[in-house]
Amino acid sequence: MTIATITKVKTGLSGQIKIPGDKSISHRAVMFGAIAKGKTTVSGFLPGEDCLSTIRCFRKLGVEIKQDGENVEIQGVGLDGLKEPIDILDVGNSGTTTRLMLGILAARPFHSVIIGDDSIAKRPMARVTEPLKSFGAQIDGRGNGNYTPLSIRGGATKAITYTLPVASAQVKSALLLAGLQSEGVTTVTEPRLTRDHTERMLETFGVSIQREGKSISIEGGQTLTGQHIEVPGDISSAAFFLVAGAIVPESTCTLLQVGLNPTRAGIMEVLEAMGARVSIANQRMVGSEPVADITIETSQLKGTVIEGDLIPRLIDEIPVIAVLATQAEGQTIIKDAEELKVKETNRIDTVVSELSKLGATIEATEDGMIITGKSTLKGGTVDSFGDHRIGMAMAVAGLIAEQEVVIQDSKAIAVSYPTFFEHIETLINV
Ligand code: SPQ
Repeated sequence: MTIATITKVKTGLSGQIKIPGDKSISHRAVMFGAIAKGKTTVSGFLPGEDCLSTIRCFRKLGVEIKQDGENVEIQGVGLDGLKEPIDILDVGNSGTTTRLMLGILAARPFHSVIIGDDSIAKRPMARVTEPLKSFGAQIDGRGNGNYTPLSIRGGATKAITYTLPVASAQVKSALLLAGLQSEGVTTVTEPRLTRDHTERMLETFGVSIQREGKSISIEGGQTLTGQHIEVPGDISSAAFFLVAGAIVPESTCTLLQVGLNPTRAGIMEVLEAMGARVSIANQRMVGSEPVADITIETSQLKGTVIEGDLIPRLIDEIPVIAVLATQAEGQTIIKDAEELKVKETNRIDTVVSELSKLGATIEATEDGMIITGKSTLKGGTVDSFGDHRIGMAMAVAGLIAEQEVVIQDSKAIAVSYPTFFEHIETLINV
């Protein structure tokens, strides 16, 4: 097992780092490039384990993909050009690969099998496989198609109209990708707005989409054409340094080219509500996504309430927001976040158990957690439980803890942020 040890920072964090490519957008760039006609080039790609799993899966579907660090070249074969894989498709730890690929495979006239790691085997897939069956796809798997391994035999699918029971960009995206290949117009309605990278990128690839409030419609039979995609920095990765900069005394850090898509940027509103000293410069567009450089300084923080429509806009940032809340005066209450229970780990349980070990005052609730600050974190041994975001949240806690923080299974961090520890070093040593 890989172990990382983090010690308290004595002189503050300073300097600037370029945040690595957005994981959600990197996955989509590879997938949409693969199903487009002609060549797609991607720059700023995130070479994290999850996105590499997506590349491996699409190679097995007959697509030629060259990847060299942050640059990827995909020889798109069009939807009809995907081939029946002779081997199983291994998604590793990636829920995004699993669910979006299911949407593509549901309408392909061949058989395929998806497996993943132990964490993927516990994540619910019926939320995607059930509506995909309504399109006409045959899908089976453990627990009546709820868990991997999943076996898919796609075919002539027909459009559906569907209201999502949970706010999930992965489910929405899977259904739009199946709709793209189905006869008629598919309409999906989400209970709360979730990240819209799929919609933005499909449009970039030449697909016409209608959005009306929380509903999105797509007509089947449209063709994607190869593009150049520049991937912005991942705000979910930047979040670790936004929090570190706010809580480590005497810090000023600038994070370059961070994606600020409004459906992802909920953490900026939380930082503001908690009184953080944060500023934004160089706002611009990278492809169809807004980006900016963000500067964060050590801040006096106060507790806040995080709930409702804000939750899907910061769902992956909650583990590190909990660390932030330990350094805020008063209570921070996180509600409406049941979805945390079905991520790489049950993130309500893992955040509460691991931060408690470090001395935080934190309790789990049915749909979130309550953190009472300001508390002094002591050191200790914590576990990522194979969840990259838990591992990184604990590392940020380690930057202010009195004694060292030992993180077990730190290797998981490479799923979304392979250069995480290098970036900590950069900001400590400037
Ligand atoms: O890909 P995976 O494993 O599901 O990754 C996570 C993460 O923390 O990186 C969730 F565990 O992000 C999801 C996110 O929570 C990525 C994602 C996307 O790219 O569409 C959407 C969200 O999941 P969901 O289930 O709410 O759609």
